[in-house]
Amino acid sequence: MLSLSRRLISNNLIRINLNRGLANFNNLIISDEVKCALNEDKPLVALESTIITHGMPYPQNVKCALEVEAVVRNQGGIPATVAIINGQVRVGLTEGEITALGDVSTSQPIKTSRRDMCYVVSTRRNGGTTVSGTLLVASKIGIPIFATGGIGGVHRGGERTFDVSADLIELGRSGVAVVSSGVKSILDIPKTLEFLETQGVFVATFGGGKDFPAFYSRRSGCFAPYCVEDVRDAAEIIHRNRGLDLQSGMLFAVPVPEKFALDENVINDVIEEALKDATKRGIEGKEITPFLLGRIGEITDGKSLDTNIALIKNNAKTASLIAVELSKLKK
Ligand code: PSU
Ligand code: MN
Repeated sequence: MLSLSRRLISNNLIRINLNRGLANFNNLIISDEVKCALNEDKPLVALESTIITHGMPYPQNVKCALEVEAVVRNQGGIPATVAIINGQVRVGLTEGEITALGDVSTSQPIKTSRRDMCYVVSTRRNGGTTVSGTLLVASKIGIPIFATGGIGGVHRGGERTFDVSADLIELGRSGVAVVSSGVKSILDIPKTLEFLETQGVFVATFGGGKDFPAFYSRRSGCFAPYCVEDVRDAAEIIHRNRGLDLQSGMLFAVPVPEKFALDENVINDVIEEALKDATKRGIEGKEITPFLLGRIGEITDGKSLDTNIALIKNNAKTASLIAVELSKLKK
């Protein structure tokens, strides 16, 4: 009886949250499946779409996005891919919509973080939401977990250029847990960790010792403040973060599976080369991350893309297992 009334209360809370989100967020369309899952406390996993539109070449991007959704489902989760389609913010896409969005020469998508959202909506364009764009939508409608490959960070030379990804600020103000493979060493990892601390983001490595992972490789030489080894412990931390009403985010950094990890020294040389190319061509701002990802893919002859796909799938699996545990805690 008690658990039934608790469940009703928590369902009501989500409904209120959902209604408020809908009232305050014009142009937001949530798929029926995701709406049901929200109301029934099912294990939803938010997924971003810049990875599809600007993180990988077509058609591998579409294949990867669909496989990632399948991974979530295989673990008992429900995928909630976020994107903007014809100016409408969408949560939960069909296979056809993912395929159409990923064909970028036709869909002409805009890489959409918080600052871009009003423009993409007002011009009825298509948008791939970054970690920051996806976080803000997930947080508004109450999806507590989000899986991706790598988050943005403080760029090398950030103290001069002020190039600090909006992902870090958004993590500081959305009570959503992001599961990623740390940050790429195209960024300044120690400064990124400092910045996350300032923003009040809980950071832990997940299942791989204290060394914070560097995306393509399992170690960065920087230590995360915490280490979590078990999906149940991760779920408990997310649950408590909510219970404390902190409204700030969490980052669980999962190293890329050993089999797909690239040698640190090799990949760091590749990154140096790609960074030099970017400087030579005067690439900056929001173009820099997509440019570097593409260039690293070219230099490694596609190897970095295989690693990228493997780590995203592994993160989606981990996030789903945590989401399943979390939904048990909420009941
Ligand atoms: N890292 C990747 N692939 C990506 C991105 C990061 O391996 O596609 C994307 C994510 O969407 C992230 C964004 O939120 O790049 C960060 O961009 P910027 O550095 O411009 O903030
Ligand atoms: Mn930037």
